[in-house]
Amino acid sequence: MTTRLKPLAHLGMTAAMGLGVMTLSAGVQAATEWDMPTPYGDPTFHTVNIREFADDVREATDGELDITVHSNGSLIGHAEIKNSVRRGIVPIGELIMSRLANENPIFEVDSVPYLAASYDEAQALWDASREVIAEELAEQQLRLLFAVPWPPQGIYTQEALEGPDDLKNLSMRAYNAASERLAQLTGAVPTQVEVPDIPTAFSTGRVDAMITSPATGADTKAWDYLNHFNHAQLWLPKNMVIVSEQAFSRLDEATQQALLDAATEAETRGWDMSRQETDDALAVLEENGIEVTEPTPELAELLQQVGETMTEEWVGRAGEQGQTILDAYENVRD
Ligand code: PCA
Repeated sequence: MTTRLKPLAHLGMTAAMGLGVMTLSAGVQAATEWDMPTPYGDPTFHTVNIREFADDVREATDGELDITVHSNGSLIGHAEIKNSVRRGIVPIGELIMSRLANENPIFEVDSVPYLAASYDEAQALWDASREVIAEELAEQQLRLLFAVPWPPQGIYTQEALEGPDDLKNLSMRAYNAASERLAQLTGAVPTQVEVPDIPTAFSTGRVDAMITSPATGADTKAWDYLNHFNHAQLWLPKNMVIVSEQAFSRLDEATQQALLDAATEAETRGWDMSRQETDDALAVLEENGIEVTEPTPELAELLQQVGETMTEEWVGRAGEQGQTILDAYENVRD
């Protein structure tokens, strides 16, 4: 975090000259500059959304809070973003919520297969889980600003997926514990690969299939390595933007409010962008020769079974907090 001196716009030249050095230094304001890392690249709608968020904040605060987005893991790698915000290395950052599953299973409630597999269900699950998740982050002096889902997750392969055995022994790119577990339970061999490393992972033969969204498939030009996308709509994982409570508390009240207002807007806009992105990215995949299909009944059965197993496993791990979320989710859905 750095600060930069910005002359007050209303302080005219003559006034400034007449007032002399002392008053001139009192008549400058420190604008706050924040660096904001994200693991995802520039074409990703999430990155477009957070850049718009930064623009909104800049505009609403008349440049007093100036957020610079660093995309593609260029400033800080995905694995380090949360702790970097926590330790005050950067004041704000974006990451996928389910990456924190090893800290607490409630962070991966959005990655349980078929628990919430449409936008409406994902919204209901978010309404049901937001408070518990925000509280958990608050214990680490982290403030949750907003969260936006990726389009529904599916499976990219070189050969068409027909039956339950077709995933066996494939080297499957995964990005969180749930995608890893799903790969295992379908007989594939999971390997964690961050989005910026996807093209290399395929070109070097490290992986030959992947679990992700139409969006990430389109952003990483999946057609260079893969031929099929199975639009299985397993879950809609969310990215979240977190700010360190300490950095937040250093802002004046009006700036804090401007940040919170821009966050509310970014969340609404992001959900709309995500829905639109699902359709747009599926069309881009098809235009580039990827065959988009839905699971065959045999594959659907396997994925449903895997979903049941993973739901049981999650409920077992997530304990009371998990049950609170599930109860609230049932209520919102009714
Ligand atoms: N894209 C990110 C997370 C989920 C998604 O759709 C990824 O593949 O890592």
